[in-house]
Amino acid sequence: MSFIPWENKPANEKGIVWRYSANPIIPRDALSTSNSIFNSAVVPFGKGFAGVFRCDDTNRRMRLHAGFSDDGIRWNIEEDDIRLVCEDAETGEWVYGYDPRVVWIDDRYYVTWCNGYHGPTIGCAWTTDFKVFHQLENAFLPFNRNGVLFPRKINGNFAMLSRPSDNGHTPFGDIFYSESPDMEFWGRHRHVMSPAKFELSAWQCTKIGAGPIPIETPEGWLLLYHGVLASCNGFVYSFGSALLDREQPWKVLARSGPYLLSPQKDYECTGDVPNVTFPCATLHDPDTGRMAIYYGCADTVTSLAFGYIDEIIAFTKKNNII
Ligand code: BMA
Repeated sequence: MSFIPWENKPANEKGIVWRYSANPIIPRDALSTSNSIFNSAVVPFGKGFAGVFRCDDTNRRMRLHAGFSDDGIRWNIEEDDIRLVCEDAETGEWVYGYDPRVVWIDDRYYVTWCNGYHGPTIGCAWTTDFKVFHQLENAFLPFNRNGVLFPRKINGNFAMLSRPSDNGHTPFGDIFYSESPDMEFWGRHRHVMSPAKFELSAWQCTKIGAGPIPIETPEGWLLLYHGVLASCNGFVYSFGSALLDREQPWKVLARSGPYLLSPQKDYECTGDVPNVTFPCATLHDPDTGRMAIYYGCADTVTSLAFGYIDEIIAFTKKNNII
């Protein structure tokens, strides 16, 4: 699509990606009952955009809400949370849901999220209108987080990145790749990436997880992913970039040592969980190479950053640590 949110790079900006000057774009209290709105996913929809938003309510229950926007910046998020339609009463029982991703594949939008089923695992659903969501089987056994689909089938199968975890705040985590012929049965699991060595790239030395839907480029899949440093003051979530092989995406072609963005602004450093920048979606325009990144800040609000795909690829290759 040729219209995405955009703001030119400020003259004094040193980074490869830069923040929107009016961040955050979604305040924590955009809903009458929201404690926080963050780690959320958006896609082109109709003449504008739609999304699935992580809204924690004032019971601190983690819920998913649909939302719509004409410009990708000002969002109308539905007051009522998404009620998934599920044929199986057992897997369809809602426990909690968070950190959604959304992607168009073939003929419909698929949503993946961290779904409560005896601990966190990867929930899956599809929709065509962001009104009715049809829940599918959970992709994996618990415990797993950060399930991110590729935007097309690979080797004839649906393909997903995920991050096996524990039932708590997981002090470890590698990214894996899996395939499915039908979005129900998942296999062909392959290892993609481990955390980096502390002395090489400390922002990603504790755990890593796939972020937005990967973008296909002639040089490979461009993957943004978050990485975690365990500091004396708790976890710090930054994000960087990697290039994955187009037909064998478990093969990493390059991976950035420096981060693209780390918590530095007040709205990233202060909130319910300080020092978190957590990207879950991008919009991009193939004609100009522009990319808009949607990321959660301090588990409280949602912000935008921008970059050029070519520059991020060049940065990834120049600073490759593999
Ligand atoms: C992760 C997830 C994210 C959250 C992050 C920082 O485990 O729960 O939703 O942003 O921790 O709290």
